[in-house]
Amino acid sequence: MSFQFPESFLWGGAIAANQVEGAHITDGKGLSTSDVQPNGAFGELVERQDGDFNIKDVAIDFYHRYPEDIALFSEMGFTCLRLSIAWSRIFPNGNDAEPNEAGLAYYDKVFDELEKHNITPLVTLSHYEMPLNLAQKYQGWASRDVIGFFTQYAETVFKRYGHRVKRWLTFNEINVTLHEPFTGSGLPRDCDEQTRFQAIHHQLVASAKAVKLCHDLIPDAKIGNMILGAMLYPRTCHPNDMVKTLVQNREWLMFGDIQARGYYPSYMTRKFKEMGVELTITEADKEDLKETIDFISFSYYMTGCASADPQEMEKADANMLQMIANPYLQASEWGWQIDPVGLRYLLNFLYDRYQKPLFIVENGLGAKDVLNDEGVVEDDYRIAYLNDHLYQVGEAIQDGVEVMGYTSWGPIDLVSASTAQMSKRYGFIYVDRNDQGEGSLARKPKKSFYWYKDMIQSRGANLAAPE
Ligand code: BGP
Repeated sequence: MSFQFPESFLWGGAIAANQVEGAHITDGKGLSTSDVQPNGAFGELVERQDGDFNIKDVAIDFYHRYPEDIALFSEMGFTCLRLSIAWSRIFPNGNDAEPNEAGLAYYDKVFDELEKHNITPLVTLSHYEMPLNLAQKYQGWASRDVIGFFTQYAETVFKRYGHRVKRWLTFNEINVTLHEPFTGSGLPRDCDEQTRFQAIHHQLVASAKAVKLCHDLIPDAKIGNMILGAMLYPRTCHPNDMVKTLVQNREWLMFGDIQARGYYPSYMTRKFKEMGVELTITEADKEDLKETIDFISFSYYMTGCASADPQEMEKADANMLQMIANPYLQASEWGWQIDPVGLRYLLNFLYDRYQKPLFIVENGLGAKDVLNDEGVVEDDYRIAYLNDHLYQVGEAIQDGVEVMGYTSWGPIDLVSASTAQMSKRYGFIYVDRNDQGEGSLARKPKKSFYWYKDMIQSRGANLAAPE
């Protein structure tokens, strides 16, 4: 297209500590909730036995290989890397009086490396994990005490890295507790709605407190939220489907509404009443929530449909989000429906709703890559996916939406969050490791590596229009 993305647009990729670092108990790190899920995949706490295989214990060994990986990101022209800090590296038990210096020093080195390559870090405070001790001793976010432990952690890292890290996110996909309570909040899967929403409330207060701390301690920084952008369309244009879709979309919109506006939206009053949920919200909580985020960030992988017809609802996909399939869309090998135009729609929708800058901090295609005879992955399917999504981001910018940047998910192959597979690959860089943990861990650029590099260099000028 003739359009070019603005010079200031941040380009890069997004990773999470628990899916790349490995070194799960190295240098004083404590166990996190992510270390005790079944082989690291979504699910409930499983007691670890000596000798148990957990693919995340090594993951892709980013803990030791970050210089090589960051150099490859730099070769692609990244101006931004979204990464997370493992809370349990800094406070191994979550409630320790003092932080773990070795953990703090590790991220100093990672930020040094990024600085060397002029890559702006965008740091998530908590990406799908918390110190295990907090889940076991305090029932995770069900306890109000955890707000204090989290703010102590946030303050520690803001003070340590604030001079060089100017872009922050609070909780990854903060709405995930609706679907995966252990991953999101350290709660058992069968927790009741009262507990779940009280935990969510504590997390929202903690998020707002972190925003306040960031504003006070690093005045020139920007801090955003992060939501799983699970947008639903009405299955038909029947008015009942429209209303059902409105109600269902508000389940995830609630989080951004609170974080961007500073108070609970009025539609939640009815929802809580219907669920029989009575939250404890103190006057101090209400004050805390008033500190709002500077920008909205979200992940975008798929859209789905909602329907008021119970028979249609029965067809809802068994995946975590319970969406009805859209007959106009194709799905990935994992059943995630691919919808580039929906990204343009969502960007416009969120900008209309909040009038705040937006950042797409996750998007990408998980696929089973195959090495050709020369040992290279020719991932034209991934190139097509990214081309089509980025084209629509360009359209949204031309629609007038303020978009700060785009970090594709898993620029280097990493462990899947939902399935703990290595074979669900997202990367521009292939990592030699299989689901059983075999392989040399060697890195190798895929065809998409060179495509993304050209795309960044030309600021999207070579993106192909949809057919
Ligand atoms: C998001 C998570 C990421 C990431 C991604 C892809 O929900 O924030 O951590 O993993 O989804 O999901 P998966 O790894 O299950 O393919």
